[in-house]
Amino acid sequence: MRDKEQPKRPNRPKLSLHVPEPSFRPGDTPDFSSLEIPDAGSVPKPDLTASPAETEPLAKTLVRVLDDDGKAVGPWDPKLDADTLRKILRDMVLVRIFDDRMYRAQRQGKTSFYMKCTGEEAIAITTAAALDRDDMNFPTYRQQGLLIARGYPLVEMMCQIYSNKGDKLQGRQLPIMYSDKAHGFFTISGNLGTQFPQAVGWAMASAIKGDSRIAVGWIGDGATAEGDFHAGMTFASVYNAPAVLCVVNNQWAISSFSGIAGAEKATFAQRATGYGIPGLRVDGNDVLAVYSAVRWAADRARSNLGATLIEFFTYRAEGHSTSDDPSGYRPASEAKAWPLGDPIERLKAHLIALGEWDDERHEAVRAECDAQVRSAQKEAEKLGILPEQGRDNVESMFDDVYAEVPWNLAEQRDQAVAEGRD
Ligand SMILES: Cc1ncc(C[n+]2csc(CCOP(=O)(O)OP(=O)(O)O)c2C)c(N)n1
Ligand SMILES: [Mg+2]
Repeated sequence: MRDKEQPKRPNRPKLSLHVPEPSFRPGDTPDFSSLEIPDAGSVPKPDLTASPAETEPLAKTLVRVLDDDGKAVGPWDPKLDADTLRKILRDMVLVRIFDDRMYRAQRQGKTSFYMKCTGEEAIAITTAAALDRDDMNFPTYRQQGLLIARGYPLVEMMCQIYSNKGDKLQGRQLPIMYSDKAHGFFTISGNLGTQFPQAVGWAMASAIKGDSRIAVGWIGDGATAEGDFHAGMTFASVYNAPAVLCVVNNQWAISSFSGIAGAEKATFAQRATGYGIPGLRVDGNDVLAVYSAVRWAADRARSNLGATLIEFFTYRAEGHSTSDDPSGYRPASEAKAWPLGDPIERLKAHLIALGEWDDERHEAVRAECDAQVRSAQKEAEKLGILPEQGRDNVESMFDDVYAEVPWNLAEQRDQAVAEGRD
């Protein structure tokens, strides 16, 4: 029918789609020389009361403070004291060592799953330093640095990873999906994107209660393609929610590169413009830039000036998780070629340039963190490792999920017990 009604249009081009492809695949030599990286200190810092439109240029560039010589330059320099910088450096070293040991624990069969944040340590740890202790985070699985920076016990994290007798969550959550209200760390959700509407909802509730605490939402580059990202942004904009909304653009979503989430067409920070929210794009491997940007956004939120979207530009230096093998989809040398460097090395160089650090002190901190992680691991393993956890108490699976167990689950529980399915 349609063919008969429609005139033939031989001159029109055949319609086609664009399917983004990453620049480099295994076997290629990665070359980031075409990446536009502004000089440190070259990006202006707007007034807190700047309109979202005035911040638009900041969504296309990169806020950077640390230059190639480890000097802090420009208007975004937060001028932190050396003790604060040393604490951030130590926390980053600790997270990296923690990640390495837990990764190894998974390979040794002590747990089923682990996720590292290697190369991205500066983002969560520095954000924790820039926020107030009682601000609330809605993190993804790559913000373990928030807990560590806020002094959460490593033993408790490990017990959760081992789902052992010390696991406060009683094995209800996948390993690494921590939860601790007292440390302002909302339960990690395996479902991507939930963090934005939840953070915005919490921030709105804080305002409705007349409280002064703000919320911080976290999402990955890949997860910005989820509807939840846009729902969160809409509510944040409409109600001026006191929230800081962070996109960690580590350029990969498992094996999908960021172009699949739209990065070829616009930066993730530029998404903010359409919502009338300021968007900042920040060098995520530069502790000073991260600190300053989070403080700027947090101060806006605290002053009832509304939410800010921050894109932290970084690179996922290792696999997505212990279940992933990135050599199948990207060159192994890509992390080394990444021009924004390693956040730990950059902060170390800065402290050395200030005359506040040296290689010996760095090595001493590394050894101290290593000992701290090993001793926590020993403690945690006394309470068991994952494969030792029996299934001898099958009915406990139904505890603490609902305030009152619904009839259908009660039926399943009774059936499982009766059948002795343990
Ligand atoms: C709604 C939903 N879709 C898909 C998945 C499967 N999944 C888990 S992690 C992941 C990649 C997420 O990438 P990104 O948002 O960039 O975060 P990153 O892992 O890089 O930190 C995917 C697709 C999921 N957990 N939830
Ligand atoms: Mg990602």
